[in-house]
Amino acid sequence: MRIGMPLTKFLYEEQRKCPNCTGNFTDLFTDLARGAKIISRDVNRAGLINILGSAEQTNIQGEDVQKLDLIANDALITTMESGGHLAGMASEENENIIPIPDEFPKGDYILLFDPLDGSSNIDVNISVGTIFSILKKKTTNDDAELSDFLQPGGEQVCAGYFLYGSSTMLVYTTGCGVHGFTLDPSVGEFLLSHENIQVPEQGSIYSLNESNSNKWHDSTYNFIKKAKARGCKARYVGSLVADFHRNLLKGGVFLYPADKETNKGKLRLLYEANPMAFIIEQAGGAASSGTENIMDINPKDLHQRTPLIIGSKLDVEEAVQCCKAEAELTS
Ligand code: P6P
Repeated sequence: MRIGMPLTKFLYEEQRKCPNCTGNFTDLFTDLARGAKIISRDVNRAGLINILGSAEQTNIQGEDVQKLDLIANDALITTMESGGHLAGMASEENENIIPIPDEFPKGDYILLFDPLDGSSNIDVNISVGTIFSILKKKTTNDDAELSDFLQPGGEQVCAGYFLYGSSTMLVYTTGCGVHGFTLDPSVGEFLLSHENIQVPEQGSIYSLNESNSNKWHDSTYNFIKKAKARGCKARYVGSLVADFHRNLLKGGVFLYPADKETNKGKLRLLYEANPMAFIIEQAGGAASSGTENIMDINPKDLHQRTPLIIGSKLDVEEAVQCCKAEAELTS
């Protein structure tokens, strides 16, 4: 039983299983966990140090930026840029890729992240999170190029999220299962609390924003009708990380589908859908846009959006079947 094992020890044990591991990933991941601890500290005391509310800025997504979005973004960039293992970064908050300053050594990894997902909930003390995706650089120069970021989700070497909730958790995968760690603030360590997480094959929870129902395609209506007929409950926090994490542990399906207004969906492919898709598939679940597996999508743009249906395998398959049935009717 490895429950309670510190993250650093867990990483070293995983590293020893990999014959040609250099230790670079372990070092990179340790830096990332430190960045999340800084964000957790600031999120947990936001109301006391006047960092709640809007930063009076709009980001590339056209969204109102919260003060904590910028604090979280700066914390990750500052923590990660000097570690020596990255060739570049990309963030939901930055329009272009973030180069590693020449004063720091560079490495072969690429990091993409949403620094504080769900931050509009922060002022009312609802869980928010950091989502991250790690790739290997494919180009040969020291500095990453845009093409290094535009890789399909199947190329990820690691994906995960930090959830700043009733406790701060880390959930991640490197393709060898999904593991959860809980931060013990008294010692400042992430300790193993959920080893080899497996999502129930079918759940009894559906998560989507029902205020959009006037824009839903028939396929969404039909799926929700089936879910209700099966006695499913609706649970929707409005923070992807919180909704995903609940469904991962209890079973269920999250949907932000294509609708009559846009077939692009709302969530971002590279640093929201792809990392969550890697995790859910490693946990035995599924992730689809409604027409294709999320991790098969070939990205065209750093901030491109995708429809997202993700969670328990049978739930996702049923929702995708509804999409296919509608496509056949309308083709
Ligand atoms: P809506 C938060 O802004 C976010 O990006 C995700 O965390 C969340 O799942 C979704 O948007 C909520 O969107 O339109 O329901 O408020």
